Amino acid sequence: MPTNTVMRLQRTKGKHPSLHHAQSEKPVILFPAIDLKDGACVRLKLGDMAAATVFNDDPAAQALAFERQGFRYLHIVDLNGAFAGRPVNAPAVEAILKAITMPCQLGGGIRDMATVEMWLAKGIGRVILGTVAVRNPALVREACGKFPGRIVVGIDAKGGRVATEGWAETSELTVIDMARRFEDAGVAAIIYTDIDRDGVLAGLNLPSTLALARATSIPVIASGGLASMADIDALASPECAILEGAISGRALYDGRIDPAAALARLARR
Ligand code: AMZ
Repeated sequence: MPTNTVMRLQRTKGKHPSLHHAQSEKPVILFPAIDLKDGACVRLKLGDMAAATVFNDDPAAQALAFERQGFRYLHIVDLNGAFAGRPVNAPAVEAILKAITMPCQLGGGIRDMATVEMWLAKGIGRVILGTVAVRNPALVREACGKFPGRIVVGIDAKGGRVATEGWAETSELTVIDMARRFEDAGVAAIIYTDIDRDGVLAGLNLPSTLALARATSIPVIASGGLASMADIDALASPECAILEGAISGRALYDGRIDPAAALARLARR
C-alpha cells in the first residue's frame, strides 16, 4: 500500500477538548464491514457465531462491490481468527487485497508482532488489536513505535467493560481506562464497539461513543448498531465531528442504508 493511503487515514486530534473542532472539516468516514466466517462474508448477532447470516460467499466480490459503491476504506474482521487467537481466514483476506485498491483495516486474531508485520507487509493499511491490547499493552506500544499510524485498538464493550477472545470473555477493564492506557502510545484510532447492539440494528450508541471520544485524544470510530439514515444524519451533526468514522455492517447488506445517499449525506455535513 502506498504510504499516502495510510496517511490519509490518519487524523490529528488535539489533546484539549476545544481542539477537537480541528477535525470538523473532515467528513466522518463510513467504513463498510466484511466479517469473515469460514471463508464467507457474514454478519453475526451480538457476536454469536451460531447466529451468522451469510451475505456473500465471495468476500473479494463483496469488497469490490463496496469499492464501486464509492466507499473509501474497508473494515475487515476475521471472526474465526478472533476466537482462535490467530489468522484463520487469511486466504479470503488476501483475495480481498488483490481485488480492490482502497485501504483496509483488519482485526481478529492478530496477537503478536509477527502477525502485525505479516499483514502490514501484505498490504493491510492498519491492523486492529483487541484481545492483545488488554493482555499485553506493551506490544501495542511497541507496534505503534515500529509502525506509526498503522495500529488501531479495538475496544469491544459489554456493559461498559472490555470483552476479549471473540467476546467470549469480559475483563474488569472499563472502556475509558482502556483508552487512557494508550493515550500517549501513538495509536492511530480506537474502534469502539457496543456489543449489545452489534448486528441487531438497534442504532449506534452515540452517547457512550462521544463520551469516549471526549475522554481521549485518540480518534474514535463508532461501531455496533448502525441501522438507518437516522444514524447517518446523527453522524453528520456537528457534535459527531470529533469522530473519525463509523462502521456499517448489516444495514448495508440488507439495504436499510443506501450507500450513495449515506456517503453524500456525510460529505455535505
Ligand atoms: O463478533 C464477534 N464475536 C467478534 C468481533 N467482531 N469478536 C471479535 N471481533 C472483532 C473485534 C476486533 O475488530 O471487534 O475482532 C477484533 C479483535 O480481535 P482480537 O483477536 O484482537 O481480539
